[in-house]
Amino acid sequence: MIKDSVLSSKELMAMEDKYGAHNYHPLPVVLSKGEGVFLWDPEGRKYYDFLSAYSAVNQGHCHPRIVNALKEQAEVLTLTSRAFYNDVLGVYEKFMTEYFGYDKVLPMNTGVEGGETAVKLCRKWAYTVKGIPENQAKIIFVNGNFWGRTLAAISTSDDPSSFAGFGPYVPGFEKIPYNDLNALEEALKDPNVAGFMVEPIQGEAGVVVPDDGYLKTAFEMCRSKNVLFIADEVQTGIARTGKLICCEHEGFKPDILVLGKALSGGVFPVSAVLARDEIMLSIKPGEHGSTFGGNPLACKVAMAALEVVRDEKLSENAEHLGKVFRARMQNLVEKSDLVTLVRGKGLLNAVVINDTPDSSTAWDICMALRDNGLLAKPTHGNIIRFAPPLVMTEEQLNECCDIIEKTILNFKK
Ligand code: IF1
Repeated sequence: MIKDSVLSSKELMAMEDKYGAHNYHPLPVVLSKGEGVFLWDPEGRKYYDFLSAYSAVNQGHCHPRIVNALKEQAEVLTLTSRAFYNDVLGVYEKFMTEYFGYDKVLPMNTGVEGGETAVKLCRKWAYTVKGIPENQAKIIFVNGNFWGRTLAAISTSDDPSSFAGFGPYVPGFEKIPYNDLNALEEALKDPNVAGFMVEPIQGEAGVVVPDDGYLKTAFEMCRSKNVLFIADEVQTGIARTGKLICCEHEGFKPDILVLGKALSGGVFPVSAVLARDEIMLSIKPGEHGSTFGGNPLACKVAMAALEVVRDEKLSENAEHLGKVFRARMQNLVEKSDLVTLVRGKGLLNAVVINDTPDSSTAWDICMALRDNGLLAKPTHGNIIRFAPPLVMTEEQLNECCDIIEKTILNFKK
């Protein structure tokens, strides 16, 4: 039964327009209820969610185990700040370090705070452990990266829609092409390089998957130069690509691991940075933190969210359903000249639309998908990201592929 929403979709969109900052351009659909792989609008229309809040809802909307963890803790203790200890944080830190296989975890809230924390850790380690001269540390990023909206994050971006108009920029960052080991080898010749931060698959750039072996070789090249490999797994982590973290596909553990989004199953902002002691202990008491970082509510939610990943075998499901999805989309590529290719790993996939990046075709297709009961959104221009919750069944996935196929084959520009 859908709760009686007093306001209509139309009224609600008008309210956001009138009273809210215009920092987004949402697809014109209003969501008022979520359960598992489904979303409903105020008028009661039902949709398959094929965005998962940008991979934050891997466990499905309002997963009962996670919501119950939130409810129970919310009645007991929500926030102490780190000025004091509490009876949940240590338990969470033990759980996290054992779950991911690291010495220590630094808890934060949003993904970009996780990225900022990783950059600060890398710099501190550079000065206090590697011995790079003060304020000379450099961190290498790749073109096409996206790790959030803070000034440091946009200072590493080569996308004007992320950085234009927000200068001056944070120094100490270098950019090289993604998936280019020669460029990395060249950049690593600089003795002041402290770290290399990269998404194992570039989400916002349009689910760009590097060549097999790129990540592992990059990791080994960094190791040979005593440079930290920092994996931004905020979007690719937590079973999304068919492994617990995407680097697992290539059998190595990053020196610094950044997690967010589905770490909480989309129930609460939770991010985390994991590293070995040599790196983590370079930050001393009082040198970093946040009011909500590691709060009891976040910790209980995150532990429940990770138990769901393990107990419901979401990595295995994502691996299997990803193969089913890409096979179905490859059929569509062969049947329709509107789609040129499908790419991805696990249930992080994208379809490239056969039109110019500035065309509205991908957007118009997403509007038609919405009318057919499936929600997705274009990333850059002509690329549509398809990323359903990992709890989807094969039957539901095939039904969604039917919807996508029907929409594309009947689409008129
Ligand atoms: C928006 C994009 C996705 C991320 C990776 C760190 C962060 C993100 C790989 C920061 C966040 C979000 C941000 C959100 C939309 C969404 C997004 F389209 F912007 F680029 F997913 F691709 N690393 N991505 O993808 O995490 O601070 O947001 O918790 O800003 O519009 P956050």
